[in-house]
Formats: sequence, structure tokens, C-alpha cells
Amino acid sequence: MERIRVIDSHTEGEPTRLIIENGPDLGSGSMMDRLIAFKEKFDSTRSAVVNEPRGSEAVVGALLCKPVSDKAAAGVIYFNNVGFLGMCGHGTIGLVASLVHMGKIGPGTHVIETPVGDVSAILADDGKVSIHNVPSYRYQESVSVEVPGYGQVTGDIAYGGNWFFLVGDSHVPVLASHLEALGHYSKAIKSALLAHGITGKDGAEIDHIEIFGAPERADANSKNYVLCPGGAYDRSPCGTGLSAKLACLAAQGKLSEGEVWRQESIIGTLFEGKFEWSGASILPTITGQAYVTGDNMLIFDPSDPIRNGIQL
Ligand code: PYC
Repeated sequence: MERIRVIDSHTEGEPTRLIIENGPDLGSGSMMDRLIAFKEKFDSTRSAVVNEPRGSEAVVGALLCKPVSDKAAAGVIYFNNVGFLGMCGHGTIGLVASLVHMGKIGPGTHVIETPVGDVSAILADDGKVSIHNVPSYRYQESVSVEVPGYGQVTGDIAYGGNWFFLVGDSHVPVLASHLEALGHYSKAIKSALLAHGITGKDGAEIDHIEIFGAPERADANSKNYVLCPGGAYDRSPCGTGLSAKLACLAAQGKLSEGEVWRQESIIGTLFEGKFEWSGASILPTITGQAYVTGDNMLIFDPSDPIRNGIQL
């Protein structure tokens, strides 16, 4: 029986499953080199760990790696039900909570190596984690696309560690009671972007759609719905999505350096975000909290016909 040990957590409702023992051996290159090796040689492990019957479409997986630099606390590679992510904000907050659970780190600042660059995470005494994310920027403003069944949809394209299309004027109310409709709407937008060849920089696929509406919480500035690449919605306000949002607000002059933006998720949880300018990009700081929910040994029975997870 193959066994893989994982720590499960959730960050403002969004789950992260961190592989801490018996993960694939990806060598000692950069996190991007290791991501490529993971994708090419161990894609079945990705699916087996996060997909049903062990996981669900909402689970983001993370592989804990020995960092290249001895100054970093950890290296990490993020993955989901369909593939890999360059960076994951909620996942990094979950990683920090898991490293605390393992007794590896305590309050303070910790560097984490990711495939898209180093991020630093500040763990406060109250358990809140602030991530200094990778440089983020608005790439294009007010891009319109014809979306079958809905008409013209206009949004900004921005990078926050992943590529986002951010829609402010939603055809569907951004409320949990409209989850199914938001799923259809955001998937239709994603397909329309693909069909019209609308991409991020250098042809990068826009694989996250972020839709904004009025907040329900009195302490929030806005509420969002985020479609993740595998079709699930982010239960948290999405760390890379908030970084992309901050980049758009900064470019529009609607938020100034150091000012706090409180982003409510579709389930009513909250991340706080702020930024500093760095040339034409911003350096976002995202704050949230994660809780460990399990310390588990996954078992892969060689005689189980769906040992590698359900991937339709
Ligand atoms: O928090 O950055 C994030 C994220 C990306 C996909 C799911 N969560």
C-alpha cells in the first residue's frame, strides 16, 4: 500500500491539503522546475490526492518542498482538480498554519518559495497570516466580450500570481443564493474569453474569473465570487484574486498605498488587502486566517480501480 501523509486546513472556508510525507521526488531545482517535473511525471498523484473519493473539486493541494535557499522556511507547489497553480494566497496561509501545527515555525516572518517567485508570510501572535504576494498588475482595462446567453460583459485583465478577468457589473447577483447561476455565468465568460482569444500577457490563459458585487458584511468593501480553473468556486475571497483586484483599484486611483480593502467571499468570510507601488506593479499584502482540520494518512490500494481519483 502506498501512503501519503497530509495536513488538511481551511483558509476562510477554502480547503488546502498539504503533502508532508511520501510525496513525489521532484529533485532539487527551482519550484518552477519541480512543478514541471510534477506535471510531466506524477500527474496521477496530483489527481489521487485532491480528487474524489479522497478530496473534492474545492480542494487545493500543496506539496511541501525543501527550499532552494536555506533562508526560506519552505518551498511549495500548488495544484488542484485539473492541474497546477503558480501561486495560491489561501493555500499559502493554510501552509503557514500547517507548518505551525507541525512545530516547524512560530510567529514572525517566513519566506516561502513558489513557482512564480518568493513570497513572505508574517504570522502574528493571534494566528493571522499576512502574505506579501508576488508583484501584481492590471494588464488591460475595460475589455468587452460577447458572452452567449448574457450579452456584452466588460472586465479588467489582471495578474496577482494567477490570471484573472475581473467583472464589476455582474449580470447575476453576487450572493450565495445565486451560486449555481454564478457558476454558469462565470464559466460562460471564461469560454467566451477563450473563444475570442482574449488572454493575459504573452498569451497566458485567463483561468480565473472574478465577479464583484456589493458587500453583505458591514465591515467589507465588496463581495466576490471566484471561479477557479477546475470549475469550483473559491470559498475564500481568493488571495491571488484580491491581489489582482488591488492592482486594478490602484491603477484606477481608487485605493491608495497602505489603505485597507476588505474583500468578502461568497460564503461571507473576509481577507484584508493593501499594497505598495513598485514601478508599474504593486506589491500586495493579503491577510487572513487558516485552521488545521486534519492530520491524515492517505492510502492508495494498488487493487483499487480508482486509486488515482475520479477525473472525468
Ligand atoms: O487564494 O489565491 C488563492 C486561490 C487561488 C485558487 C484558489 N484560491
